[in-house]
Amino acid sequence: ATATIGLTGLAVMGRNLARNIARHGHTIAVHNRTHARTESLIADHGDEGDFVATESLEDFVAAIEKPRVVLVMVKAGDPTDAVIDDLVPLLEEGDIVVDCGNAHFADTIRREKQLEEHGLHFVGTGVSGGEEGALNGPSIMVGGSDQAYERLGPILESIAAQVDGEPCCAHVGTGGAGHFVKMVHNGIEYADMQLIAESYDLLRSIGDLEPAAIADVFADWNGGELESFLIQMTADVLRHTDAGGQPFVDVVRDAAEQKGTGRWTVQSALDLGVPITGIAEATFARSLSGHTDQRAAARKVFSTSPEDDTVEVDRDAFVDDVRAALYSSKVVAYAQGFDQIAVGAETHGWDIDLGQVAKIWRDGCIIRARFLGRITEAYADEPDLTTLLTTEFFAEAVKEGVDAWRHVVATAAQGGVPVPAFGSSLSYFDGLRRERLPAALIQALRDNFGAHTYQRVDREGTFHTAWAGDLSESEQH
Ligand code: NBP
Repeated sequence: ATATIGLTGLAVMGRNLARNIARHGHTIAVHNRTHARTESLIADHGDEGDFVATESLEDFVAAIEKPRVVLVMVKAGDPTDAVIDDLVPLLEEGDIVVDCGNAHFADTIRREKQLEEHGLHFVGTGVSGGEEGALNGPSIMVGGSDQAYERLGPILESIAAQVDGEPCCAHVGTGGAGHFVKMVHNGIEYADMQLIAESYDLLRSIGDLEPAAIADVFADWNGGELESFLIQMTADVLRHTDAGGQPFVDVVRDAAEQKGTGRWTVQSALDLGVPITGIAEATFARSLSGHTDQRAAARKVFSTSPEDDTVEVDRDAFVDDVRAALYSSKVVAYAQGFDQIAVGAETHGWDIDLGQVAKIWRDGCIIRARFLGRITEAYADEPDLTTLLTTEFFAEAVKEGVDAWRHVVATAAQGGVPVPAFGSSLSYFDGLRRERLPAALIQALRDNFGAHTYQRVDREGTFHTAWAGDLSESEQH
């Protein structure tokens, strides 16, 4: 055996990850179900490092030094189980199987138990950054045993993106922790993109700006606190025109697709009871965009002339207000995502360092942003933070921007521009800061129709009112 690590699954992601590993001086055994992919990797990039090309899974496993580290980078779901089933009989006690695909964390928990029975380590690893990140330095979220990380960590840390000499790779916890954190990362990515899309829509529909001018606005925003990969990319995309000279954004069909990680994030949040309204609205907004029949029917019945939807704004001031609204909504979306990780960690018994999570998202991944450094600082100051929203830096920014945020949401409503993520984030903020919530009325109604009981503000205990009888109140024991 000559390879320090092996990788099976050489489609876009696996191929680039293998090249990244080889370029960092690690000898890597490579394998793919269809051998042609392996041959093509060696033919095109074999000179970038030490690859050991193998055709059979037996030869692949035999080529890796013990305890073996086998990275699996195949399609998530059944293909991952199929590969694991083929690998297990070939491996030996202490070997480490690392699933780098986008697995659901519950599958990872199941697979870890399954492999434990064979004396094998199973490591669920979230890899973010797409193809480009896989090649040049992704953000890597590792979930698994300490023993496995000791062997695997140094290799992954060497190939990850680096910020100030620190790798964007960490051992975030055991079992499904890595894939859970990656799932919430993707959920936040949904919210980030939806907020950007709403900002664009407002600047275009109400600010009356053309895509190229909006590109300039985003480029300008990228010079401040909003600086991030997605904001810069938005400027680039909005500036792009197709071969016919039309703004590219105008020739793309307006139905957003999804692969499912946003949906998983929302499903998990519902199970955990964490209100991640920004991510949920972003996921539903994509669904709505795809309901073309309903959209056509509604347009027929409800469309108005453009003049009817016109609201007058001072354009420069409005652009600035949208920036403030975007920033505040973004703070809310991230605060919600970090809440979900905190509650998920508590529920599943993972010891996740939230500041470290923000740190490894600073580069390599799709949501990389300047802003994340502030989140790391906030958790460093106060590890058991109740909510990011109230930490000094973010609270100041939100307080300063709250009037603009309200103005933007109100203007959008008047102008008939949908802003589900802006609007729900503002409602979340108001929900948290309100002295009394109408939840009191909901409790009263629940007690009325279902005798679900309630608590009082003025004394301890659980009570029920005889709504169908004499309206007397009794304490429940
Ligand atoms: P795909 O998700 O398209 O998977 C293709 C790979 O899976 C090929 O190597 C294919 O082998 C292999 N495979 C399949 Br399909 N069924 C198999 C089976 N039963 N046994 C063995 N191998 C099987 O590749 P990808 O886009 O490179 O993504 C890989 C993983 O990384 C996925 O889990 C994805 O969700 C995750 N991911 C992707 C991105 C991205 O930007 N694309 C980003 C982050 C994470 P074959 O060549 O023989 O068909």
